This record gives sequence, C-alpha cells and structure tokens, in this order.
Amino acid sequence: MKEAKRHTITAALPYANGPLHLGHIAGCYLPADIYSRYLKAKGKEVLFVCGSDEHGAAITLRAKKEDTTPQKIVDKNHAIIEKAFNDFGIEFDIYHRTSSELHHETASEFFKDMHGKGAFIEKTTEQYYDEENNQFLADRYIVGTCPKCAFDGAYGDQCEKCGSTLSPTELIKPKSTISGNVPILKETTHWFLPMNDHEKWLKEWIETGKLDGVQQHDASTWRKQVIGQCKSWIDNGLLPRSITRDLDWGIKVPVEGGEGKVLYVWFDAPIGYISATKQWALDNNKDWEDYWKKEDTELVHFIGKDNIVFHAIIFPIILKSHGDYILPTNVPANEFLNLEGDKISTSRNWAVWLHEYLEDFPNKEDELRYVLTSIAPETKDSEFTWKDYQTRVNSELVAIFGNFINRSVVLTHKYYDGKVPAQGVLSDYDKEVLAAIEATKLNVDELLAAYKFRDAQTEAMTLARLGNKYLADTEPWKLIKTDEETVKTIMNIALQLSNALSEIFIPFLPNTSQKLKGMLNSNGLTTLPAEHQINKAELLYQKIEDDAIEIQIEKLKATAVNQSNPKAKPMKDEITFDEFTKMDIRISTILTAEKHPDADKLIKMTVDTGIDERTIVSGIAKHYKPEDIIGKQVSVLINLAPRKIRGIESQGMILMAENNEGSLAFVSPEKVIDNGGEVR
Ligand code: B3M
Ligand code: ZN
Repeated sequence: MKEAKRHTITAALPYANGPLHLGHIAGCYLPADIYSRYLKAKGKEVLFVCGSDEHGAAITLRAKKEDTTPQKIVDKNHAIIEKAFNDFGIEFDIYHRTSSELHHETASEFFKDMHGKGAFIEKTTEQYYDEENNQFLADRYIVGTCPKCAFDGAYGDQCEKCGSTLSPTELIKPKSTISGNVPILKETTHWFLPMNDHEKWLKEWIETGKLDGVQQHDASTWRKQVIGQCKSWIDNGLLPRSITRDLDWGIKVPVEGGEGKVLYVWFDAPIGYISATKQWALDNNKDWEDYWKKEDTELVHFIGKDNIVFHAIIFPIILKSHGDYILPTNVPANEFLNLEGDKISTSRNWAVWLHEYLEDFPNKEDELRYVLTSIAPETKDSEFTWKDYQTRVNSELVAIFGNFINRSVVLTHKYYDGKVPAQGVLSDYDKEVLAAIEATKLNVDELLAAYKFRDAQTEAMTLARLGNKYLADTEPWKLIKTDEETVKTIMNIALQLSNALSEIFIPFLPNTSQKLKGMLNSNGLTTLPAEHQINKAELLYQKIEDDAIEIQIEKLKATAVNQSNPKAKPMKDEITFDEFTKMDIRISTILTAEKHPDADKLIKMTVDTGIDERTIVSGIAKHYKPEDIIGKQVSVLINLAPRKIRGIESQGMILMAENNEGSLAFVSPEKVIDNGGEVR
C-alpha cells in the first residue's frame, strides 16, 4: 500500500430535517474534524467534505405535517446546520447540499453510467398505490396493524412499538396516510443493486483489506464493530436492494421508465460527497478526480454506527460497480452518545442542541470539544452528563492545563520580563520532562493516525498534567530566592512544554492552541530560543459555575417532551379560561346523514343539539359511511358562525379527533348524555 499523497475525508451528510445535537458532533463530526486538522497540521493535502442530505421520505412527511414544501424544510435546516458547524469550528473545506443542481447532475450521471454498464437489475413488484392521490406509497406512507405485536400504528417498513422490520404487504388493514383509504396493490418497476453479485470480493475486502489478492488497506486498523456489522450482513447473504422510489422529491430516475420515480436517498446521498468535491474543485481550480480516483488518495468516511452498512458495504459496491473509483481506506464509525441516562431523542426533545450550547456557553467551543473527545463513543456507547462536563472543564482544563500555562507565562514575566531564560545544567527530572515531550508527540501522532482520538487526547493531557506537577514539585517561586540558575532551567523547560502543548493540541482544541501560540508568540517555532519575548498571560479557561449547570439540567427536563406520541402536533398558543368559555360545545345526536351531492369528501347531516335541529357539513366522507353514523352522539361546537360549504350552509362543527396517520374518530361521551348537555 502506497503512502497517501492526499486525503479525502468525508463526514456523514446530516439530514436537513432538524438541527444538530451533541450526539451528531460526538458521533461523527468532531472526530472527523480532529483527523482533518491533524493531517493539515502535518502539511498533508487534505479535502474535508460534508453537506446537507436533503432528500428522502422523512423530509416529505415533515413537509406534509407542517403544511409546507420539502424545499422550504431543507432550506431552513441547511442554513441552521451550516451555521452551527461554522460557529462550533468544524472546518470543512466545503459544506454542500444534495438539493443543489450540481448534485442532481452528478448523481443522475452516476446512475446513468451504472445503468449503462448493466450494474442494476430491474424488478417489477406489486406496491401499495393510493388511487385518490394517484401515487405509489413509500413505506412511511402506509400504516396498519403490526403482524407481530398488533400495534395499529405500524409503518410499511417498521413497527415503532416492537421494532420489527416489516414490509408493507405484511401490515394488517393497511391504510394510506395521505388519503386514509385502503391502498391497492399495483405493479411498479424499480431498479435494484444486485448486492448478492458482489459478495465474494466484498467479503475478501472487508476481512483482509485486499481486492483480488492485492492489499488495498490494513484491515487490522478498522474498528471491530465495523468489521463485525459488515461480516454479519455478508454472512446473512446480501440481497438485491432497491435504489429507486416512487416519490416526487429527490433525483429523478434518468432512464426510460423512470417517470414518477427518484433515486433512493441512500443511493444519492453518498454521491453527495463526490458532488461536494466537484464543487470544491471548481471553486479552487483543482481536479476533483484526484480525490476519488487516484490510488495514492486515502479516502476515509466518518459516520455513526447506524450508517456502517451504507458506507462499508453499499457505497463501496456502488463505487466499484461504477468502476475507476477508489474504495475507502477506513470507515471509523463511532457508537452512540447518550444523554443524562437516556438515549438522545429529537422527537422527545431529549437533546442538547449544538446551536443552543453555543448561545448558552459563548466562546466555550474547546471545552465542549475536550469533553466530547474525552467521552467519545469510539468502541461503545457513552454518556454525556452536565455534571461530568463541569468536572472535566474545571478539574482538567482549568486546574491542570490552564493553571500550568498561567504559571509558566506569569512567572516568566515576573522573573525575566517575559524573555525565555536560557537552559542551564539539566537534572534527571528536567531530562525526564524533555523526554516526555518528545515521546508524547510521537504517541499522539500514532494514536491519531489510528483514529484513536480519545486516547490521543488523554495522552496529550497527560503531558499537561506532567507540566503542572513539574512546577508544583520544583516550586520555582521558592527556589528563586536561593538558586536562580536552576529556576532559569525550570522556566525554560516549562515554556518548551507549553509550546509543545500548543502544537499537540491543535487537532483537539484549536482555539486554545491559537491563544497559547499568541501568548508564547511562538508561531512556527518548535522550540523557544533564549531571550525569545513572550506576550502577556491570559486565562485559557474560566470555571463553569454550578448555577450554569443547574440551568441546563432544568432546561433539559423542562423541554423534554415525554410525549407518548412523538408525532403529535405541538401545542397551540396558550389561551385564557375566558377565551375557552366563549366556545359552546353541546352533546348532540346525528339524525340523518347523506353524501354531499357535489363533493365526495363531505357528508351533510341533520343534528339534534338539544336546543334545535340543524344542518352540519363535515369532511368525513372518506372515513365514514353515512348510514354508519346515524344515531351517534357527538360533540358539536354550536356557536361557530355558520358558513357555506360547497353551497350548503353548515351551522356549527362536529368535533373529530385525528391520529398520526390521519384517520378520524368522533369525540363522543362515554355514556349517553341528554342532547344539549354542555361540554366544559
Ligand atoms: N443523512 C443519515 C444520517 O444522517 C444520512 C447520512 C448520509 S451520509 C451519505 O444519519
Ligand atoms: Zn409491532
């Protein structure tokens, strides 16, 4: 395997359907940024790409739920995410987006090239189709009863109650979430990636790092959980995987028969790394192919564990099927970060949002970087707690790193007007410290090259700890009275150690490193020569006070929505009791019901409200047959101003409850109530 001439680093494209939280940062983006900064600090040629993942059914569902368009959803979130990355200091060379024209062209071309090479198989299968809306239903648009646990809100691909992976045709009493109707099965043709055809080479590549016997990468450097997940997928037998969907949001399938279909989001998204590279190359007058097709390029995908199969199996198959692309040298996937004893959940708002952290803790990016790397879930899930955050910042960054630097700089100004004193005769302790500096540089470099960021930072911090101990042991502030020569040597060594820390911490704590280099006036100096003038001391870190942590813990508890139904619409604005009493809701009985002559969604009813009989028109024809609702006791808002609905005056409104999937239920009393009975 050749020494890499250049490095292409990718970080998983975050879905543009919500903001970033600490789990995203610890799981993927911070390790990727550390690796990128590490290589750039060594003068390597590095391209670090990311961007927003803007397609997929989840975004179209959110758009429907929020009564807006997918483009508006992704535009809003793309901006929030990009700003948060910038403000936090994740330094991508480009942060792109998959709704861009360049990405559509790139992914479309990629598909066409593969299609032209016969890389796909076409299969016609029966899929659920919503006749009222003339559209095939993606998995998330079908709901029904789970065959495994009888939960009646299971989706076409998964039951969220028992976690079973389902296929739409397994659902009992399936319904379209768009119209509420029972969908029909209709034939549709899709393109499949015949992953089964790639099993042989893939198995060899994953297990040995070889392709056709030629070493591509060192498989022993891959994380065990990544190899393990891939092996179990391969050993269970790879199956053809559909890579197109009947959706209108996404990249149009660019071949005959592709009308009304788009590329599956997990086919187009990884190609987003390539389109981002193309854009970057255009902006920087570079050749994008160097970063994706040259054998002397190292390609590394940073992801969370839920993306392993897509990056270590499916995308390599796509790249290899296309031909002339390199495969990843490593896929250092992290496990998950949990929060205060629970899984991070965006739907339950159990998360620390990155943009909110940056607002609440201004200029404390490095503190968060330090803590998240200290607890990085590199081999198993780990836990973020606010107490632990405070303890690590106060007892490690402030009390050790910050304290050591402050003493070194302040004493140099106090005894030598800020000039680095010359080293004299070295004691064994001095030699030990100087040797530790060199050893730490080597160890940190080795650990970073092996994607062991947590251990690398611990190693770096151990050197800061040694510096702090060295000053505490030698007590130059006492020795100055009796042995000035020795103090000069001690302070010189303390400053050399400080300078080494400013270099070593570049990938982990870039802001600290920059501040420290400023204090030492040491840009570009690997050692500080005698008489070198350093600048004034400034505190690297401030203590985190208890109340700041209490506020965060209270905020987390207060905003965590322990909603049993994550899909329930958020509460409307608060109203006063007086405003509520203006509504006059009465128990009533439906006397007659018939379909509206001119509107197939409406039913016209006569209702006995206890104080009168009146006509009410409701949009419930898709959910009820007229004959089934006669005699039903319902709740009616009787003092709603009458309004003409498709030519018929409706005098009031029957209250209906709607569930996640759009099916309706009457709000009826649990026992017979006199008509006219007030609801209050
Ligand atoms: N957006 C999944 C995720 O955010 C997906 C990553 C795409 S990387 C090509 O977890
Ligand atoms: Zn179930």
